[in-house]
Amino acid sequence: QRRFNPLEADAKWQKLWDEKQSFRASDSSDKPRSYVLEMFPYPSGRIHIGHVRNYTMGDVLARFRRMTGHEVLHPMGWDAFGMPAENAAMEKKVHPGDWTRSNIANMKAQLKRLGFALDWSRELATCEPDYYGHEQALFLDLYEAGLVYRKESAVNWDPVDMTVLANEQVIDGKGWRSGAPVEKRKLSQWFLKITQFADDLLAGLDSLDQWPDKVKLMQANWIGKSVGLQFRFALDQTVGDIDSLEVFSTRPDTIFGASFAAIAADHPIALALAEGDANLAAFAEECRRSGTAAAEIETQEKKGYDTGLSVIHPFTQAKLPLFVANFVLMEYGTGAVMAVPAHDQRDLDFARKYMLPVPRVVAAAGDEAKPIHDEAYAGPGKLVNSDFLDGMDVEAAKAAVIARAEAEGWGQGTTIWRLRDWGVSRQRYWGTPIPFIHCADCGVVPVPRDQLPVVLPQDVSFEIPGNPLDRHTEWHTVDCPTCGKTARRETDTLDTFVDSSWYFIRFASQPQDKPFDKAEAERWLPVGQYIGGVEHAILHLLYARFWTRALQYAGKIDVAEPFAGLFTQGMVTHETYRAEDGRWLAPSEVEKRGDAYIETATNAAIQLGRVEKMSKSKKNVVDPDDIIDQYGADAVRWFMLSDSPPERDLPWTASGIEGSWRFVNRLWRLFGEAGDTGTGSEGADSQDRALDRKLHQTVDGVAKDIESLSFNKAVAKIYELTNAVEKAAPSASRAAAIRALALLVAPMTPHLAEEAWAEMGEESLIADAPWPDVDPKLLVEDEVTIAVQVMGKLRDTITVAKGTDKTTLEALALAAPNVARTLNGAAPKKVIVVPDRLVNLVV
Ligand code: ANZ
Ligand code: ZN
Repeated sequence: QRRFNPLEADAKWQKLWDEKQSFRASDSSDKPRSYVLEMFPYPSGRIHIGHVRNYTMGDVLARFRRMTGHEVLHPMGWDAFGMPAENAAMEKKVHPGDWTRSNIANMKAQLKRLGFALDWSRELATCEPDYYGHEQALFLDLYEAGLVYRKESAVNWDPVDMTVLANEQVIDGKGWRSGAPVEKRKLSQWFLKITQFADDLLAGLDSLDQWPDKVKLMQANWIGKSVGLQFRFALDQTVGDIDSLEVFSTRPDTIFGASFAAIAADHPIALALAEGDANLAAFAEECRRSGTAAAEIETQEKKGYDTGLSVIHPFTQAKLPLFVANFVLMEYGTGAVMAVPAHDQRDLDFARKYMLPVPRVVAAAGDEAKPIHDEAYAGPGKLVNSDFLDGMDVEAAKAAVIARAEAEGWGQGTTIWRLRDWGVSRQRYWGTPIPFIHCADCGVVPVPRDQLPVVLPQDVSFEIPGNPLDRHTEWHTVDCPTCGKTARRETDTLDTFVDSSWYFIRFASQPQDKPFDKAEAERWLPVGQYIGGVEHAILHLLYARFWTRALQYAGKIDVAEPFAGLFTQGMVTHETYRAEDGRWLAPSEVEKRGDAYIETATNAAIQLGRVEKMSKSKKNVVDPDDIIDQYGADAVRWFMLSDSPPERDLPWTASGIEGSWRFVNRLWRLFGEAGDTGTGSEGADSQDRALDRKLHQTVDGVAKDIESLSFNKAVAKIYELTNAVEKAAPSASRAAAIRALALLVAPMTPHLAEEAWAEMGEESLIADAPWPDVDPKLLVEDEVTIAVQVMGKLRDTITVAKGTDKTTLEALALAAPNVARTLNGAAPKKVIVVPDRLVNLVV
C-alpha cells in the first residue's frame, strides 16, 4: 500500500517554495489585497503547540486567499524585547541579545518545518536597531504631536536589591530575588496620552463588526466610561481651608438613600486629618499596604475610620458621617463617594459592619416596603422615599437630580473614565531606549533625529541588580544637543507593548530611512484578519489601536483601526499525569495499559489528572518538533484544524494525531488513482451526477468555511467528500473529484497536495493554482424525496425530479407499494398534492 513520506516531501517543497519565493507579497500588484496576520511570537526558545495552532489557522486562510486570486501579505517576526532575556542573562550569564537571537534562529527553523506560506523577506525582530530606531522616531513624532509627557508615578522598589521591579517580579508583595517587602517609590516617568482617545477608542469598537463581541466588551470595560454627577457636599466643619467634599456618582438618582460619605486614605482631607490623629495615620498606612487592584478592592474586607466630621445632604440638609474607607480609590473619580448602602454592595457591606442606616430608594413593583438584607438592589424600578423623585424611573430621576444640581450650582453632569494614561517607562536594559537627554540647564531635550537610532550598549553586566544602563556612565554621558554641556541620556526603555503596537505597519512597508512609507502602508492596512490568543484581548489590542490613532493624529498614516477582522483561537490542552509521590509526568513517560495508566520507567500505576492547557509546570506538553518528526507537518496541521471549533480548546490526543496521519495516507492513496477514469462498461467518460454534485457542494462549502474560519467544518466536509469518492466507481467524475480534492486540501496539507499535484502531471505549484470553480447549477439538488400520507399518516416516500407536476405525483403516490397495500383497492376521496413536499390521500 502507498504510504506518504513526509520526511522527503516536506523538505522538498519547503525548499522549492523558498527558492521560488512563492509567498513574497508584491507591493505593486493590482490584485485585491489581503493582509493575514498572526500575533508575532515572543522568542522564548521553542515554538509551542499553541503557536502551531495559531499559525496553521492563519496559513490556511493565507493560502486560500492566494488561490482565490488575492495578493496576500502574510509576514512573520519576533517580539524580541522583554524581561525573560534579562532573567536569562542573570541566571545563565548569557547576553540578552545572544540569548534572543539564538532563540529566534531555533524557532524560525521550527516554523519552517511546518511549511507556512510566510513572506520571510519582511521578517523583523523588535530588538534590532533597524526596528527600534524607527520606533524612537515615531516616539518623537508623538512627542511633537503633544501625546507624550512626563509625570511622577509610583514604581515597585526593592529596598534590598535597590532596584525597580517589573510587576511580574513582585510575588506576594515581595521582591522575587531578595524576598524583601516591596515599597512604592515615586519616579518621574514617561506617559502616552491614551486618555485623549478614550472616546474614539470606545466609539471605534462599534465599527469592528468582525471582532468577537466578548473582546469588544472587555475593551469597553477597560476603557470604562461612566456617566454621572459630580457634586459637592458641604462639610459641617472646615479642615484647614477645605470646606466641601467633591464626590462622583453614577447613580445620582439614589441621592436620598445616601447614609454616609467615604474618602480614600490618600484624599487631601484624610491626609490633613491624619497629621493630628495617629490612629487615622496608622489606618491610612494599612490601606496603602493592601492591594489597590480593582479585584482586591472588591473582595477584601471593608474597613473604615470615622473622621468625626459630617457632610450636609444637599436636599435634606441631614448630617451624614464621613469615613475614611479602604474601598475608595484615590485614582478614580474624585477619590470620594456618597455611599448608598441599599443600592451598592460595597456600601452595604460597610454599612452593616459599622451599623449605618440602609434606606431603600429604588424598588421594583411590589417591593416598596421590602427591607434590604445582605444584597444591595441594583436593578430597575421606581424611586421611593425620595421627595420630588418619587415615582420616577431610574433614568428620569438621574436626569432630574443632575438638572437640579446644575441649576442650583452645586454639581454637574460629568463623564469619567477608568482608562489611565499609558506609563511606558521601564527601568530595564532589554528594551527600546527612550530617545531623550536630560540637561541641567535645558531640561528634557529630544535626541536630534540625525542621531537616531539610540543604540543599546553591548557591554553590560547583570552581576548587580538594577538597570545596567544606569551604571553605564560612558553610554549615558552625552553632550546636550541644545547647549552642548555635559548631560545625561535617558536610561528608561519603552514598555514592550510599544514594540507590538506598530509592527504590523512595518510589515506592510519597510523602507530603510523611515518607519514606513505612508502610501505603501495604507495600501495594505488595515490587517484583514488578525489571529491570536484571547490573553491579548485587552492590552495589546488596545495599545495597537491607540498607537494607530495617535499616528493618524500626528499625520503619519491615515488609518484609524489597525485590525478589521479579529479572531481569538482556543488553547491546546492535554491530559495531565501524576505519580504517587506527586511528580508530574510527561505524556512520553506514560503508557496506557487497558484502562490503567502506567509510568513506563517504574511500572507503577499513576493518576490521570484533568485535561488542561499544555504547560511546562504540569509537563503535559508535546513538542512540535517531536510530532513533526513522527508524522510530518501535514498530519500535525490537519489535526490542529479538525475536531474542535477554532475558538474552543483543542484536546491533544494520541488517537487524534494518529487519525490525522491515517487520513493523510487515505488521501495519498486516492491521489494515486487520479488517472483512473474507468474502463469497460462504465465507459471512459462516464459521468457520476451524484458525485459531481457532492464535489461542487463541497468546494463551495469549504470555501465559505475557510472564509469564516470554521476550519473544523471545512475538514468535516472534506472527510465526507473523501468517503464519497472512495465509494464511487471509476469515472471521469471521480477522476475530476480526486484532482479537486488535492486543491481543496492544498491550504491545509500543502506538502501532500504539492506532491499529489506533481504526480498528476501538473508542472506549476499547487500553491499557485486557482481554487476550483463552482457550477451553481450543481449546488441545487435536482431530486426531492416526497412523503406520501394516507389520512395524514406517513405510509411511503417517492423520489422524483424537482418540480414534478401534480398529476404525475398523484399517479406515483398511488402506485407506491405501501400505499397500494393500505388502500387495498379503494379509491381515495380526495388527493392533496404539495409539489416537492408531500401527497396526502383522504379515504
Ligand atoms: C452612589 C452610588 C449608588 C453609586 C449606587 C453606585 C451605586 P463605576 O460605575 O464603576 O464608574 N465610586 C466613585 N468613585 C469611587 C472611588 N474613587 N472609589 C471607589 N468607588 C467609587 O462606579 C462609580 C460608582 O462607584 C459611583 O457611583 C460611586 O458610588 C463609586 F446605588 O455613587 B456610586
Ligand atoms: Zn542643555
